[in-house]
Order: sequence, then C-alpha cells, then structure tokens
Amino acid sequence: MAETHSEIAILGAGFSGLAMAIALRRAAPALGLPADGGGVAVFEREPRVGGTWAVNRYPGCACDVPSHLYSLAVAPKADWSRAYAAQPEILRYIEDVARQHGVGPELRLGCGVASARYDAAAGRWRLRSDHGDEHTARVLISAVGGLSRPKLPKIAGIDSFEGPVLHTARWDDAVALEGRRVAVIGTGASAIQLVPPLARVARHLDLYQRTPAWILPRHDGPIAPWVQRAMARWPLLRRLRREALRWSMDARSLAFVHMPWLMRAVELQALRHLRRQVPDLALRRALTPQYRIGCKRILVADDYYPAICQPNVTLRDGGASAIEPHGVRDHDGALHPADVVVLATGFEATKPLPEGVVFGPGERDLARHFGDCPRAYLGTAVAGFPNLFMLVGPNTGIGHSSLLLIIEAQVALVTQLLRWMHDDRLRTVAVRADAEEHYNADLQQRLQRTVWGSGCQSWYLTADGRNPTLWPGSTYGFERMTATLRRSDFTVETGRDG
Ligand code: NA7
Repeated sequence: MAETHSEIAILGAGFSGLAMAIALRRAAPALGLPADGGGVAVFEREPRVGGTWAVNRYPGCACDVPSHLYSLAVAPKADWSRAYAAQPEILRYIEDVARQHGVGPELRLGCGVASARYDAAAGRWRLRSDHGDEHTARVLISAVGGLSRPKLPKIAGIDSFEGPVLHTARWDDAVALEGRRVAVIGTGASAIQLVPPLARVARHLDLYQRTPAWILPRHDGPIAPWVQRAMARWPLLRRLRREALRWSMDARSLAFVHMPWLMRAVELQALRHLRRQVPDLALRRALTPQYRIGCKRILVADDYYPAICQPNVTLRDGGASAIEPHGVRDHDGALHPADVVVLATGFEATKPLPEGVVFGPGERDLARHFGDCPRAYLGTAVAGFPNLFMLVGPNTGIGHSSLLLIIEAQVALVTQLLRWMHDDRLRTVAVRADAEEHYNADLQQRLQRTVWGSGCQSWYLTADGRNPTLWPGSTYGFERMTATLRRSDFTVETGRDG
C-alpha cells in the first residue's frame, strides 16, 4: 500500500477543517510550509467538502443562525439571499470559499481515516485510510465536528420495518415521499425544518413527539437584491450588520449562563407564538413544553406549527413505543401504518469520535480516555495526546450564537501552537494535565448555574447530567480566552527532525 507524509493532517473538510486549511495557507511562510497547500493533507470521508452541510440534505434543511453571522470572517459574503440561509446556499458558499482560497491540492476527498496512531519513537501520527493506505503526519488536527454521528433510537422492532428508514443526516433522495404515509420520530431542530415540506407532499404524516420543544418565531425572508448590492458595495455595512447580530446574540449568553430566571420573558414570547399559530386547545397543550426555555436548544420556525395543524398531519404525543413491519405503535400501543420512517433523532453529540479511531502514546484510545464526558483544554488540546489538536472539541458548542466564531478562534489558537512548534523546532507539544484539570474545574463550576442544567434531558448533557458540549459564555469571551497562547500550560520536547 502507498505511504504518504505531510507535516499536518486534518480530519474532516467541513467548516472547521477548511477554516484550518485556509489559515495554514495564509500562515504558510511563518510555519515553514509551502504556499501551495503542500505539507497539509485534509482527509474527508465524503466525496465533497462541506461536512455537516454536505450530509444533511433533508428537505427544508437550513441554518438557525442568521446568514451574516453564519459565515467565516476570512470569507465574507455580501449576497446571502435569505436572512437564514438554506442548506444548498450554505454548501455552495463552503465550496466557493474552498475554491477562492485555493484549497484543493491538500484535499483527500472520499478518503476517511479508519485509525490514527501516535508513534512516540518517530514523533509521528500514523494514519490508515478506509482504503488501507498509510499516511504519516507530525501533527493531527481533528475537525470531525460535534454533530457528525447520527443517533439511532433504540425503539423495539425498528429493524423489522419493511419500508425505508431514513435518518435526517443520511438522507436518500431516491426514496419517494410524495403521496406516502410517513412517520417522523423526533421533534428537534431537524424535525421542525423537515415537517413543513414533508407535510406538503406526504399523503399522511404521523409526528412522534417525545418532548415538545420551545419554538420562537424565525422571521425568515429573502434579503432584497438592493440590500445585497449595498452590502457588496460598502463592506462596512455588512460588517456593521454582522457585529450587530453578534452583540445581540451574545448578550443572550448572560441569561443562559448567569440568570436563567430571565428566560421566563422568552418563554412568554414563545407561548404567544404558539397561541397565535395553534388554535386547537388540546393540540396547543400537547405542544407546550414543561421545562425552562433554553435548557434544550431553542428552536426557531414560522411554518412548523401551521404544518402540524394541517389535516394530513397527526401529532402522536408520547413518542413511538414500537415499530413493526408496516407501521409504528404510539405511546398507547395503537398501530399507525407507515410506508417510510424518518428518524429526526439527532446525533451522538457527547461522543463525536467513536472508539478505535484515535490512539495516543501507549495505544491509549482517545474515545475511551474521554469516557462518558469528554474534556480538553480550551476544547483544543488533550493531556497525554501530543501533537493532537481538536476543533469543535469538548465544551466549544454554542447554543445562542454562531459556532463559526468559536471555530475561527480555535483555528487562530492552533495556528499559534504550530508557529511555536516551527519557531522553536519543537518535536512535540502536549497540554499539561494540571492545566487541563484547572481549566475544566473552572468550566464545570461556571456550568453549574446555567439554564442547561435546569432539569431537562438534552443532547448537551451526559446521562448523569454533566455538560461536555457547551461553552458557558459569550463568543467574545471564548475569543479572549484563546487569544494568547499560555506556553506554560504545555510541555514540549525539543530536537525536531526534518
Ligand atoms: P435533536 O435536537 O437532538 O432532536 C432529536 C429529537 O429526537 C428530539 O425531539 C428527541 O426527543 C427525539 N428523540 C431522540 N430519541 C428518540 C426516541 N428514542 N424516541 C422518540 N424520540 C426521540 O436533533 P436534531 O437533529 O433535531 O438537531 C440537532 C442539532 O443539529 C440542532 O440543535 C442544531 O444545532 C443542528 P427528546 O427531546 O430527547 O425527548
């Protein structure tokens, strides 16, 4: 089998992997890398770039962060067509960004990494691709994203269903839904986007709800062409719009993190939205959440409630108790026929990396090391795993603003680490265990009073209620925290070869 080598290997070509590849190109001279992307290999399992935006292709898929904030600072876009961009426009944007920044030679598309093992004697990561090819790299950067592994529900009899079973993140366009009876399991962010377009084409849609979600109005709509032109002509306008969005969204972190009681005012707004859109009292009651708003991700939708009120849609409150070859049993045991089952059941958010993939020195499995509750230093470095950096690692998720702001802050931090390695000819860099410990003790302390711990079950939390996913603060706070590299928090080995 062929063996190749690069200074840096990146796992994943979604937003974070590409942002990293772009930063490496921009900093290439300072890092001793060729300017043409040489020295960097980006491994991506899918045949195209885009990450979560390439695989989530279900009807209605869109972002719930406003477009002008859901774009990279290094790749501004003036002509977003809608206040909240839909998946095809975001995917096009990602592809354009890669092209405009020349990211291409470093891409290994359709080439997943089956395993990455640290070879301490050689000071190299040894990667084996899904095709069995070997690759070595001095530094490994995981950019696999927090929501990349679909969560498949353990519903009795699910394997016995005779029709197609689709997960929202593994959509198959070949499965026809027009005129069919569709069962949708789950009522989270993906489901509320999927239900309206599905209800328009399905003969009947049964929606299995386990927990009603809090939903705010989305206020989506097209951005007028003259506004797009003005933003292109006067970049300051676009920047002002972005900053205004960022400030207003970040201000919410105060309520999420420090004053959960303030969320009551937001609950009233959501209840008003529900009252306006759902006239039927019994249905309204079934759709009224019983937990503090913000504890699970707050959803935004203008067309979800109206879709549920359509005559061909039935809300099956209480969830699905079993699946049989030709239908789904509701909470009360009644069987409802279905031709297709759609699982809108989310992701393995607290375990984004499976076991058996990344092994540090001494064959230590990173996923096992993480156990049920992953932790890292600034969500980026893990004690005991030299020359490994993570993007969108533990506690970097953000419920109230754009994850891309966090990603760019992490990319800047990793670039600083790489620059240090280059300048001081370092063989290895690893975060110190006590620095990681100290950082996480502080983090968990701050997480204690947040709305996420106010008593609901969500994908943010582990089964025992710990929070390994979210950053308890503002995007500005994360940026400040990661802006200056504290070298004393790391141990290094000098004497780099090559
Ligand atoms: P989410 O937000 O995790 O939602 C998953 C939904 O599926 C949620 O309503 C769950 O109910 C439901 N679910 C999960 N397992 C089951 C079983 N076994 N039976 C019935 N219902 C179930 O995932 P999404 O894909 O919607 O969104 C994920 C993120 O992607 C989103 O926040 C954005 O950041 C993008 P529960 O509430 O757990 O009772």
